[in-house]
Amino acid sequence: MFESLDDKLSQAEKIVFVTGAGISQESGIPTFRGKDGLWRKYDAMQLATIDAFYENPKLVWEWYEERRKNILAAKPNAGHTTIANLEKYKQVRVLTQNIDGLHQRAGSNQVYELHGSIVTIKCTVCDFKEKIESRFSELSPICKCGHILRPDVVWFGEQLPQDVWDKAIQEASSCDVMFVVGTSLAVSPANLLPVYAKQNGATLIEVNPEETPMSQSMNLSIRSTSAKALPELLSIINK
Ligand code: BJW
Ligand code: ZN
Repeated sequence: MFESLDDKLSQAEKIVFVTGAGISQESGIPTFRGKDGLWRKYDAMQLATIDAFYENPKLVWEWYEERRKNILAAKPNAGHTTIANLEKYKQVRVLTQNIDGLHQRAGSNQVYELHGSIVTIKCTVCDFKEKIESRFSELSPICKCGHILRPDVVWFGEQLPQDVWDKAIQEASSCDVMFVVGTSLAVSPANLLPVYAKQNGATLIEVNPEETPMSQSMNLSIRSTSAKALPELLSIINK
């Protein structure tokens, strides 16, 4: 699968992975835009914007609570564990759009969560932020300051956390190889990360059963799933 880039992979010092919902699909977590995708079933504008949240916080909270339950019951798959194991051989950074924490649970140490995390909540007004330890007895939860708490995720029209985004650009611009795994690259600004890598001469490899808007710019496109394709990477690097 990766033979044509054997040398590039062996010689690479830093490998960056840009990941999306597709990498967790084989852990049983639905994607957004695929045939069983969440946005086929639900209206993004009623669940993933701040206006929708203020309009009907209980509905949005119920959706996130249901997803949190499923995500906590899921396990990292061979795609996640390969990326974590690669840290034994290379500098590895993970720039993920996923909020599921599966990269960290697989053992990856340098994960940047571009769209936040489903296990964290924050206040809509004050600086309060906390990990959720258990289920809420009542939805929607209220902060000590009296205002409503929300999931610590990035909705449409919201800025990505500035420190995370700055770091992501820095890592994308300084890697030798970038893997773009399981993302449709439909959402900005995360879809610019491969552009930063390309501009700085990195080798780009895509792992996705479907074409993406950047397929033509890739050095290699692997039309397979991540849990099937990624484990082969270790055998090449480990040779
Ligand atoms: C496999 C596989 C397997 C399957 N193995 N692969 C007009 C109005 C307002 C805003 C905008 C606008 N036009 C553009 C914008 C900007 C907007 C945007 O990009 N919108 C586009 C959709 C048009 N972006 C934003 O608003 C962002 N903020 C921003 O830009 O701030 C500046 C700004 C402010 C104000 C105005 C304008 C700009 C924020 C984006 C936040 C995205 N949030 C979500 C939900 C929150 C988190 C959550 O609940 O989970 O994040 S949306 C959803 O999409 C989620 C994902 O992280 C994100 C990306 O999706 P991803 O990961 O690529 O998944 P899919 O499903 O799309 O693709 C899966 C892929 O996997 C497919 O290709 C499959 O083939 C593949 N696959 N199985 C490997 N086994
Ligand atoms: Zn508060």
